[in-house]
Amino acid sequence: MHELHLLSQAVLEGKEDEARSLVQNLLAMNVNPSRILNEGLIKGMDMVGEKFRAGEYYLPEVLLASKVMHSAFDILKSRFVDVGIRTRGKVVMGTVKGDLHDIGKNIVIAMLEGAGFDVVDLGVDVDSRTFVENVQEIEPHVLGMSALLTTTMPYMKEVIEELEREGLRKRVKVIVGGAPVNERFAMEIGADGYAEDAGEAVQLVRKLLDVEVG
Ligand code: B1M
Repeated sequence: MHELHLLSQAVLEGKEDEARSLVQNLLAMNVNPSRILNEGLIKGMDMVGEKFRAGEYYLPEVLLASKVMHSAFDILKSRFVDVGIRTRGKVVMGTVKGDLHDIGKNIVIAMLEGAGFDVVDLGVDVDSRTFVENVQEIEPHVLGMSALLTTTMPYMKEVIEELEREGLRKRVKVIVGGAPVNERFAMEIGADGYAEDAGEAVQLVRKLLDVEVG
C-alpha cells in the first residue's frame, strides 16, 4: 500500500509531522494498527538500520528516525488497548546493561499494557542487581529482558544466574527478546521463553501465565 510505503520513507528521512499525519490517515482508512506498525514504522527503522550498516547514515540520522518512530507510535499506541480488560498479571521489563536501545522494548510494553498486563518499565542499561531488586520488591509474574546488541545479549544469562543465586528464579518466568536473540539462545541461557516481536510477546506472556485469550 502506497501510504505504508510513504510512512516507512518518512521514518527513514526523519520527517516527524509527515509520519504522524500518515499514521492518522491510515487509521482513518481503517488500516489495521499492527500493519501500520510492522509494514510502516518498523519497516522504516529496518531501512535506517541498513543505511547505518552500509555507512550511509550516522548516529544523528538514526536518532532522528528513532524520535519520529516514537512520536508516530504514540498515536498508534491507544489502538492496541483491549477495552474492558482488568490486570492480568504483573510484568517487569528492561533493556540489559550496556544497551541503550529501547524502541522495541517500549512497543512490547505498550502491547502488553494494551492486553491488560501491569508493566513496570526499568528503562535501559539495567544491571542484574536492579533486575533482582525489582523482582524481590514487585514480585512480578514475568521478567522481560530486551537486548539489541550481540555484545549485550550474554548479559541476560548473568541476570538469570543472579536470580538463581538469590533463590528467586522459580518465582518468576523469564522472557527475552530483541533482534539478535533467538529461541535457541533463550533456551541455552535458561529463559522460559523467547518472542520475536511484540505481538508474540503478548501471546507468550499469556501462555506462560495461562491466561485465557479474549
Ligand atoms: Co543501534 N545498532 N547502536 N542505535 N540501532 C543496531 C541494533 C544495529 C543492528 C545497527 C546496524 O549495525 N545495522 C547495530 C548492532 C550490531 C550488533 O550488535 N550486531 C547497532 C549498533 C552497532 C549501535 C551502536 C554500537 C552504534 C555506535 O555507537 N557506534 C550504539 C550502541 C549504543 C548502546 O546501546 N550502548 C547504537 C546506538 C543506537 C541509537 C541510540 C542511535 C538508536 C537507539 C535509539 C533508541 O532505542 N532509543 C539506535 C537504533 C535506532 C538502531 C536500529 C537502527 C533500529 C533499532 C530499532 O529500534 N528497531 C538498529 C538496526 C535494526 O535493528 N534494524 C540498530 C525497531 C524496533 C521496533 O525493533 O528493537 O528489534 P526491535 O524490537 C522488536 C523485536 O526485536 C522484539 O519486539 C520489537 C517489536 O516488534 N523485541 C522483543 C525487542 N525486545 C523484546 C523483548 C521481548 C520480546 C520481544 O521480551 C522481553
